[in-house]
This record gives sequence, structure tokens and C-alpha cells, in this order.
Amino acid sequence: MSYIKRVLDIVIKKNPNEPEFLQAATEVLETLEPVFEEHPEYQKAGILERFVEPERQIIFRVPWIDDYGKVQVNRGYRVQFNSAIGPYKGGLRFHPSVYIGVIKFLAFEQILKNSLTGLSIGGAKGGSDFDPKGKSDNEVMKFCQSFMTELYRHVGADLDVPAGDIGVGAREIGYLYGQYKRIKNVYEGVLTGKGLSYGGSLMRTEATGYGLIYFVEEMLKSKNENFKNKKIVISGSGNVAIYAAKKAKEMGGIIIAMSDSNGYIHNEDGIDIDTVQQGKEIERKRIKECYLPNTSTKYADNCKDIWQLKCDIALPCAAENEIGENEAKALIKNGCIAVGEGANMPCTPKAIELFIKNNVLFGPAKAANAGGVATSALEMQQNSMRTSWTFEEVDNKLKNIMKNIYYKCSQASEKYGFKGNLLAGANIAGFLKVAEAMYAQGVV
Ligand code: NDP
Ligand code: 2IT
Repeated sequence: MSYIKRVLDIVIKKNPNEPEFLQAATEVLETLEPVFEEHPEYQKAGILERFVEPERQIIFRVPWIDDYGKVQVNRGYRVQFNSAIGPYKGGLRFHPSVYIGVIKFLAFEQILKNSLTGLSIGGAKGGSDFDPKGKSDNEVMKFCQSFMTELYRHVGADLDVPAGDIGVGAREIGYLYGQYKRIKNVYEGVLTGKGLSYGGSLMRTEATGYGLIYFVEEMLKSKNENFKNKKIVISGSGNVAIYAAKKAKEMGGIIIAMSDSNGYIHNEDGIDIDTVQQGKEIERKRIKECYLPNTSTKYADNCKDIWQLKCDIALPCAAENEIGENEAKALIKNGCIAVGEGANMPCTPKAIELFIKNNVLFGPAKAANAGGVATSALEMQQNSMRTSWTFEEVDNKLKNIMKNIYYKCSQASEKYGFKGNLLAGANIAGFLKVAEAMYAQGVV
């Protein structure tokens, strides 16, 4: 039995109730065979056995009192997966679907994503099953303060630097930061995605969405294509989706649909992104309230049906496994030429296999959405230097980083026998740096 198969069997045995983590681990390990052929010393050093086991997993109680005086209890998580190449780094997700398996898959992916950025950040993720939807600002603040009252002892500017993810945006980061500062009595860049008045970086809000578009632009270039007049479907209408939509539109694309977990809005001539942004970011509305009724934009109830729309480019920016075999078949049949994963693991393995087989350009999450965490690392740099760069400076750095990631993935895919498969390229290129660092640091 091969080394990889043996380690995968151990992973399956040890984590039987964590399908998301198993999906991510399988998808990565299955592409790493050529790395171990090239580096037999990594097998001897047990690199893979150590790579699939988190360095530390923290699970804690988060008690808080709601607006009616009732005690509520949620569960908090931080998985510090790998610190071989830098301090732990990765977002926090507040969503009712959160449990240890989701946080582990996200932290595992984050190791390779962070490595691809070329910056020195290790992999982590955290969050809670708390649902900010429908809660008052006061309740969100109470929750965040309680969450940080435990988390503070596990994080720090040179130790572990959380950021946002689903359900965690500027408001939550502000409350978390305030509580950390109060408890620790230090002013340090312990979180990224901070407000501009207290150490945040220009462009962090836009970074994941913009970075996704810069990455897809590179993919399109490889086929002498660009965004001009391309019909684009984007799932979700959160942070990633909104800024992907804005940048794609700026590059000449036509955003024909966006969604939330209830339904989607659709207009073949292009939906009005500013109205979506205002409704979602400022007013916290549902997508069905985010268009002007006197336009030809229509609302439909089932969010999954968004992938049945005919489009040139598909950008899943909502949740995991939203594009399965059926959705992939519909996209391919309708002539879609490129898929860029803004969300983490939004396409199932079967869907990815179909895209690659049918020559649909496929940008895997750990590469295509790495612009967010890369800009977080730029925020950390600015905090350390106690300086701040202009929007243009950060944007230029981000563009270069996304281009470099694209070339790293593309070159690794060719060198290791996976031409045309950027997912394999991303896994290998990301893994090589981490494995080298782990090997050099001995068995720890
Ligand atoms: P937000 O909370 O800002 O937005 C999430 C969006 O996705 C909302 O429109 C939400 O709809 C929708 N959504 C969430 N869960 C589901 C679900 N189970 N089914 C259908 N729709 C769902 O989060 P982000 O935009 O930050 O994150 C979106 C994705 O991008 C996630 O996969 C995240 O991990 C990934 N990502 C985020 C980065 C960042 O910097 N923020 C960086 C890299 C990746 P509703 O309001 O109905 O819940
Ligand atoms: O999935 C991700 O890369 C993020 N949610 C961003 C993490 C970060 O630390 O900025």
C-alpha cells in the first residue's frame, strides 16, 4: 500500500464523523504522490502523518446573556493546525453549521493557502455555532466579548492572528479587538480586518473578492480571454461575493445573478451591485429586498438553481459543496468557460473532475481566494512597522501576489504531471514549502 493511502486510512479511522475534513484531506493527499517520489526523506520523517494532525485544537464554552435576560450558551473553536512557516493565521466563522469538522477542514486548507501567498503565515481557523443573523448589535457584542474572554489566552500578534469569515465582518472584529485589548492591556495586531481607525489595512475589505478576479483574469489570459461582456453568476452576497462582483463589473463583466441562502436575484442585463451592497453591508437585508422593483431584475426562491442559469463564468462565493455533479453538468452544458472558487470548497470532488475533464478553467479556492489572507498578512506587516500603506500600494501588492500564485500553481501542475489541473498544482506548490520547513525543524 502506498504511503499516501496508508496515511489517508489513518485519517479516515481517526476522524470518522468529520466528512468535510475527510473531503479536504483526501482531495489534497491524492495529488501529493509525486512530491514523495521526489523527496523520500519526507516519508522517513513522517511529514504526512504530522501534516494531517492539528498541532492544537481548542474547544470552549461561550456563555452570554441575550436582550431578554436569558442565558445563552454557544461552543467556540480554534484549531491551530500548522505553524511550520509562520504564526497561526486564519478566519473565524460564526454560523449555526459550525462544528469541529468544519473548522478542521478550513484550517487544513488554510495551511496550503497561506503557503501559496509566499508570506510567512501558518494555518488556523476558528469560530462558533453562534448565528449573528437576527441578533441585535448588543447581543453580537456580548457574544464577541465572551468569545474573546476565552480566546485571548490562545492568540497574539506573533502567535495566532484570527480574522473574519462567514458571519464575522468589521462589526464583530471591532468587538473582539476591544475585548482583547481590555483583557491583555496591549495594543497589538492580534486580529486582521480591523477598522481603519485602529490599525486596519486599506483594501482588506475588498481583498478576497478583488483577488479572486485577479486570479480568474490570469486563468482567462491563458486562453486569450478576458472579462469583457462575459455573463457572470456569483453565489452569495456577502463580503467575498460583493467585491468580486464590483471588480468583475469594472473589468467589463455582466453580473447576471447573486444569491443568499434563501434565493437569488437575476437580470440578464446585469443586476445593480450598488443596491446589493447597500442592502447587504449597511442594512443587513435579505437578497430579495436588494433590488429596485421597477427594473427587470427578478427574484427566485431556490438558491441552488442559480447554477442552472446560462453563464460564461461561475464564481461560487457562498458555502461548501454548493456545486455538485448536477450543477457542474448544467454549467458545462450551458457553455461556462471558467469557474473560480471564492468560497472554501464550494465544488464537490465530482464537480471538479467534470470541470477539468471538460476543459473548463478551474481556479481552486486555496489559490483563487487567497487574496483575503494575503492582505491580512500585509495588515500584519503594516501593524509591525506601525505604518499604513495607500489603497493603491496594497492593491498593487495584491495583484502581484495573485499573479504569482497563479504561476506557482500552473508551473507545479506542469512539472509534476498534472497539466491543466490547477488544484493539483496548488496542493503541491503549497505543500512543498510547508514540508521543507517541517523537515528542517525536526520531529516536532
Ligand atoms: P459573509 O458572511 O460575508 O457572506 C456569506 C454569504 O454566503 C451570504 O450571502 C450567505 O447567505 C451565504 N451563505 C452562507 N452559508 C450558506 C449556506 N450554507 N448556503 C447558502 N448560502 C450560504 O461571508 P464571506 O463572504 O466572508 O464568506 C463566503 C465564503 O468565502 C466562505 O466560504 C468563506 O470561507 C470564504 N472566504 C472568505 C474570506 C474572507 O476574507 N471573508 C477569504 C477567503 C474565503 P445568508 O446571508 O443567507 O447566510
Ligand atoms: O478563508 C480565508 O482565507 C479567510 N477567511 C481569511 C483569513 C484571514 O486571516 O484573513
